[in-house]
Amino acid sequence: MNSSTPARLIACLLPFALAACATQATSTEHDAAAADAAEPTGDAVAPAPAAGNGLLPPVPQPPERPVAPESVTNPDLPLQQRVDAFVDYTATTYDVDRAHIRRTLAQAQHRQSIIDAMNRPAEAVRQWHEYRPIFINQARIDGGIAFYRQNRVALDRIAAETGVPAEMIVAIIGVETSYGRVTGNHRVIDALYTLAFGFPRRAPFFAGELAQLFALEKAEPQLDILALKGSYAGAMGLGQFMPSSYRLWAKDGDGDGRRDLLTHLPDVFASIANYFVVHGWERGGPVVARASLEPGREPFQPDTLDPVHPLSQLAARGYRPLAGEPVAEGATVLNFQGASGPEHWIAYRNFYVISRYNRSPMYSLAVHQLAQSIRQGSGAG
Ligand SMILES: [Ca+2]
Repeated sequence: MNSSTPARLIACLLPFALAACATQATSTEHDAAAADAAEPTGDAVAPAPAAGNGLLPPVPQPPERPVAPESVTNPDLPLQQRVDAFVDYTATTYDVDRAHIRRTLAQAQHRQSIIDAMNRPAEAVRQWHEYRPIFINQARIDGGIAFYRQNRVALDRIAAETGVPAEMIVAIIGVETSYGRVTGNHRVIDALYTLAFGFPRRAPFFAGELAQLFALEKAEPQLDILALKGSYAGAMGLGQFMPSSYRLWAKDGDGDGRRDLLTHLPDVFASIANYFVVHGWERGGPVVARASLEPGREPFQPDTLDPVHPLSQLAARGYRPLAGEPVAEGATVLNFQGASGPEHWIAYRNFYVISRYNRSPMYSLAVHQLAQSIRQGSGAG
């Protein structure tokens, strides 16, 4: 969802492109951020209870995606030796033709602008009252209502099949790419080649993704991986899927036998929904409850977004759902600085699932609130 510097400057002038700029300022895109630590949820000081201390089991997750071996990513080795090791690794792991890998890599280009973008200093961490208006504003809500209206049949069908609400799928697309307006202008092959061989800190992840790009091409031979465009981190399409997510979890939503996340909207919708399902989405389950914190109590700062705390344990720490808010067993808490002071939230299993798309708790709450506004504005209740 990010583009080179001149394009970024232009994109930032467009109201609908704000997400591309703003999201980058708060994290990299959803999958690429996975290897980095989650943002803190607040300034609280109370320690988390030790595992086994009355905690519930975490939400089952798919296996971690494979990263490339040290022979590919060790920056002390000559580039050609690392490229040779990558060819071996990819050919043996995914049964891809060696000559094809070499021919393709020979056409990949190192882009210093991508390294610069990755090294750009992070802006000051925004508080919730600063972050929220970037995504929860009338233009983005109206854009979501219009997008839902235009694609209602496919969205409602996939929502019925998967249990992931249509407005949640729309909100993800709205936050990731401003409803498909900002999907990235970098060649994916250049982005992943640059980061696999020119950015040692994240090379194991990005070389792993570059290998998965070749594996994806085997599974979806209609894709021209030299022509694919995406963010500077190699995320593709309206939902900004990294190659591993595309290969493992993308779905064919229109039944044509192909998974096309760049131009086929039903495939995009089905794939985002499936990403939620494989990460534990619970049909009809609540996302969050606005909560009260007893006066005088210290905020609780859990060390995970996993919904492992029984409500009784949170109540013992002073947190209770406000009247009329949803109640479910298994939760964590969020403490944000809102426009009118501290905001406390009890976050349930489905909030955790949203956070698997992007580990930032503020991202996850923004997606949820944007989805709610789109639903209300669509007359869907
Ligand atoms: Ca398809």
